[in-house]
Amino acid sequence: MTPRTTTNAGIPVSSDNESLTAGTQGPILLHDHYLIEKLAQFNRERVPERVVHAKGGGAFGELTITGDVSRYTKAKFLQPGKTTESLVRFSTVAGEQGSPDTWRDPRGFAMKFYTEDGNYDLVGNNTPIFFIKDPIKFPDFIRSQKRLPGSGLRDHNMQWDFWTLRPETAHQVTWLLGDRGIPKSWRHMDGFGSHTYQWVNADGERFWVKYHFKTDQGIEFLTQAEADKLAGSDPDYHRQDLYEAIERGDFPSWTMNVQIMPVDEAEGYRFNPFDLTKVWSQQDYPLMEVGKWTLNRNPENFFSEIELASFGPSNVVPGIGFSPDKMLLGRVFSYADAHRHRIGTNFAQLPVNSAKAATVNTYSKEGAMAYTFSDPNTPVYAPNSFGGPHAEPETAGDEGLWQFDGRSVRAGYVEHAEDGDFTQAGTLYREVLDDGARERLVDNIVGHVLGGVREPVLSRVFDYWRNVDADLGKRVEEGVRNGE
Ligand code: HDE
Repeated sequence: MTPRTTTNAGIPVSSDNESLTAGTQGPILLHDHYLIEKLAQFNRERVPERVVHAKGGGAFGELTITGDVSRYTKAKFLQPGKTTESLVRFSTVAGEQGSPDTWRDPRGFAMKFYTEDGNYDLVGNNTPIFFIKDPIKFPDFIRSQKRLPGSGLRDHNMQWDFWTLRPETAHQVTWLLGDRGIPKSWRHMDGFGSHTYQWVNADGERFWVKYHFKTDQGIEFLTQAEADKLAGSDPDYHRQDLYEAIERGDFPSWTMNVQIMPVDEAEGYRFNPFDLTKVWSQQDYPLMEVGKWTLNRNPENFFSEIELASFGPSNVVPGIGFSPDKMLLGRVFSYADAHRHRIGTNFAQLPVNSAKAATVNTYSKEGAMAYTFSDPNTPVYAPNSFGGPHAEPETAGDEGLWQFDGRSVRAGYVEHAEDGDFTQAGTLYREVLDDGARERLVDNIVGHVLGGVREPVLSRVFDYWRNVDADLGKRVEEGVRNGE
């Protein structure tokens, strides 16, 4: 016996097949409010897709702390033995909602931890770095990866025009056009916080930190040819892979590690540790194991739990703070702004975004679709004399503290001893990739450039890769010239 169909107001309805008319061939009657509700609701089923990271998928899981980092952070959910419920959303960056999962792109790796001190969001990617180092360039960068204003088509010449005019992109572009640019599945890729964050321990001591989530499934990738085929035959390949793995009880897991840098080592470090286009050498700052992160529950409803999920770098909990990384500070504004626009002012009240393990004592109130509200006796202002929530000024440093010269300037970062736009890209090519990976990198670059790059951009492409590594530059130019 199936349940009775109702209107949105719970009123039983008589038909989902016939509209209400005057006689069998007469006009539809205005008071067929159920027909109107169905058509009006249908017109309003979409919320704006994410302007980047539109295509994705996700799951729930938990983080269990197996190590001991209490020396470095007082964050309650990171204390030894703690287990915390978690949500993740994986995604591509440039493609729209209907685009193929297997396009070459960094992958979003957005994690939410429902901690007893509120939701902690670590919104990373599957690469430890990014293309740019100042948020003011982000709209420009993304638009160069998306579509031409006239034709509405994507354009490799536009992509390389931006990349070769902003050489700081070289490290991430080397990652992107290498094997990591198309993971075999979301289960077979690492996740990174990418930025440098600040950890604060119970004694108020501060450390710089970088997060690494190493896949326990092993790194595996798709070749360009395999990915192109799947883009046509199975555009939701990654989304389906994760969903079916969890359905069959094959729960993917990652080992959470961090790199820790004492705050007073930042200034003298050979790379600027806040420059998002740079990694910290793991020889200099080895990985320290923190815990095990496992995905073990699929969403019940994709739209309500994944499409409406909101992740924000501003969601940091006591013991974790920001850093001088300008990209991080730009993101701290942008994500909640995006959620207010895309989902609505009360986006944090949706079940998937709510602080499940903490009590919310906010002075925010009302606004569209307000669902939760405070005790009627709680004052709606602070300070007050009637037992309303109070803030604690002595915790001000919890969101990160650092020294800086206070004059306002528009300038790039101070370069450290071994900084430079191409240094780490060259190290990646020469010391991290093996011969096979170098071969595939050259083939991928050549194939991408032959996809429409022309002068004056083309000459800059050859210079760009020669600056990364002379051998690489030579192989790219030969490959393109032979392929023309
Ligand atoms: Fe994002 N980014 N981003 N981004 N980003 C968004 O927020 C932004 C950057 C990342 O599955 C948006 O809700 C700025 C780096 C992920 O819901 C938006 C800058 C990294 C996701 C936004 C960056 C990321 C987003 C679009 C330059 C890796 C998907 C919709 C300062 C460390 C999260 C939204 C999800 C989504 C802004 C650069 C990762 C527009 C301004 C670097 C994984 O707010």
